[in-house]
Amino acid sequence: MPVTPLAAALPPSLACGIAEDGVAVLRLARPHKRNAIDDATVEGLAICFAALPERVRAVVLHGEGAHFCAGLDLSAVTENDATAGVFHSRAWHRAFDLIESGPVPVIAVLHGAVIGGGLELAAACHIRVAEPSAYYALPEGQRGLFVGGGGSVRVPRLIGTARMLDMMLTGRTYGAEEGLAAGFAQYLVAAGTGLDRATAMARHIATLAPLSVFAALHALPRIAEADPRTGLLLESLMAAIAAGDGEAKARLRAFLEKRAPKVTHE
Ligand code: 1HE
Repeated sequence: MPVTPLAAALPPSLACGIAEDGVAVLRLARPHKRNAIDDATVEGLAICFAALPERVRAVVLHGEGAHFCAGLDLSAVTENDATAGVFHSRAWHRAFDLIESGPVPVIAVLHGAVIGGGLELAAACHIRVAEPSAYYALPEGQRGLFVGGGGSVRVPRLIGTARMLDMMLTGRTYGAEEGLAAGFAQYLVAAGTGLDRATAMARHIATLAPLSVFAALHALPRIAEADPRTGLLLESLMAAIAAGDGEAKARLRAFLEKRAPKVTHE
């Protein structure tokens, strides 16, 4: 893929390419440190997701080498006092919020270690595709730390508070298959196929109506967390806005005129 101005703005620990079909592939590129996330990488993630070109319709995030991400770069925080610790965590929050609340869906490809801040990063993405080598751990307790990248908010949404608490206190880890059942990932695919599968999903997403994607990314999570009466009202408003859009009208016409594919199940 060609080098873009965005790619040039990123630190060496991140590599980004944007394909013609509107799919951006972002790689954690620090395999010698197992893609551990240092301050430059956090800043780079914020730059990347704040400045995604408009032609990007979906992002695939993956890790170089044998692991997705070993979490926080532990060498970065040894001298932090409480004040520095709070600001450090807030920088992660800013970057990961830009992923979760950004304009396009982000699909994470998980393999090898998905540990601590790496799991927090994966949880900020919208879809997770795991390979059989993936395993999930939260060794914060063992390191004398606490999650600081939004994990206490986002990981319980995936696996529940009880599982997360258990992982933090007992050091329990989950492999790819039980991780799928527990909710860490939505897909488990064959070894070495995660990037291709995620890219194919991203290409499909790039063909969807922008308002439908917007509704799934921004309306659905808020409705799910709203009180039910407010949620139902928001749903009606979002449904009416989406259905009233020209994209919906054209797509509905195409189906009724038998020009659109039917829903199939393999
Ligand atoms: C690192 C890190 C790191 C590797 N920070 N340098 N995360 C952890 O507690 C996980 C710590 N890492 C590990 O348990 C292992 O490195 C792995 C299981 C991920 C991989 O093991 P392995 O045998 O393939 O690699 P390695 O030999 O342990 O590591 C290779 C190098 O990467 C080595 O550096 P080198 O200079 O000796 O070559 C490691 O020190 C380095 N490395 N992981 C710094 N995490 C927002 S708050 C989030 C809080 C957390 O994320 S806590 C969890 C932190």
